[in-house]
Amino acid sequence: LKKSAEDVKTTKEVKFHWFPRKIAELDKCHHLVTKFDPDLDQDHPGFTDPVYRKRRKMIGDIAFKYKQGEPIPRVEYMEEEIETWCEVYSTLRDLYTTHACSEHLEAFHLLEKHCGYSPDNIPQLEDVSRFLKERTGFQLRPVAGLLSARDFLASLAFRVFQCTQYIRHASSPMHSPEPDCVHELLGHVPILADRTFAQFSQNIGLASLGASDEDIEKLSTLYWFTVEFGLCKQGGAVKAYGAGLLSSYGELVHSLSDEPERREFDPDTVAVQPYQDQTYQPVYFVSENTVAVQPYQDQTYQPVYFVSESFSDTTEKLR
Ligand code: HBI
Ligand code: FE
Repeated sequence: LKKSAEDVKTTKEVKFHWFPRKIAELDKCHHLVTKFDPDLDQDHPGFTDPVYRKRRKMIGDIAFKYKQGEPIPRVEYMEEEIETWCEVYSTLRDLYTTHACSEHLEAFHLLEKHCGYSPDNIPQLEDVSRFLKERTGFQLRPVAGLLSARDFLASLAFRVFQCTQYIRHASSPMHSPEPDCVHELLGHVPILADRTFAQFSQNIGLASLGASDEDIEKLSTLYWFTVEFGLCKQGGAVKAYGAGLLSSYGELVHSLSDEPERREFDPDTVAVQPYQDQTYQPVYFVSENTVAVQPYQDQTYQPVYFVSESFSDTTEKLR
């Protein structure tokens, strides 16, 4: 991301932002944002449901007690929770065939085969974390809700994805104002099993370490229009790779319909594009799929190589 003149001018006064130097220090990256909290937000569908709020507290406690490196405790989900999962899962799964990018489809198939992904089972974070670790080195750690952007991005630098374990309220299966396990497991996890995407995610995280508040804001915006709401071209068609799209039936259909504006992806433009989190996006950015869809083979020497400017090229392009 381009540095503004402002950043340069104030270098001396910029205060030092602590950041984790090793993976164990992610235990300190736990600052929650109270926006959308069912205990505080009157518009949350669980606000008037004490049973739901108690359940959330119970599952949240797992995250509060968790220390890096421990196995993630399993949750025995209740019948009502599994019904919510089943409804979203079945609806979205049918849409993926036509709307999801190939990387998502491929990983989703593997997750159904090896990780307990099915309409009547909510997969356990520990199982999914092991699967991802083997595929791309990404691992999950439980988190109790929406994290500060700084803490969330810092964990990506260590290939750690902070993952909620509770599920949305049963009264609104197709929508959640905050991240929940449907969003994480159906939206984020499949694409994190792709190597190129895993590297991209880590690069955003690396760029965020110790960054100024302004740059965190830019990286969050970039994250929003790619990891959450990104579209890409594949085989002449536009497909979704963003987790916010792949975990929302309504917005997935909307994003590929005639309604929204679709613009070509450019990191410098995207990083300062205003966005809102209350309803569907009016604009999406479409990436050209190049390296990510390049066929490769592992039987002999590669017929094609991609040349980066330097080792840290991708990260540099984000600064
Ligand atoms: N916290 N738990 C959680 N999950 C997210 O996906 C998430 C977050 N905090 C911030 C965030 N995503 C992004 O919107 C960016 O601000 C990084
Ligand atoms: Fe998300």
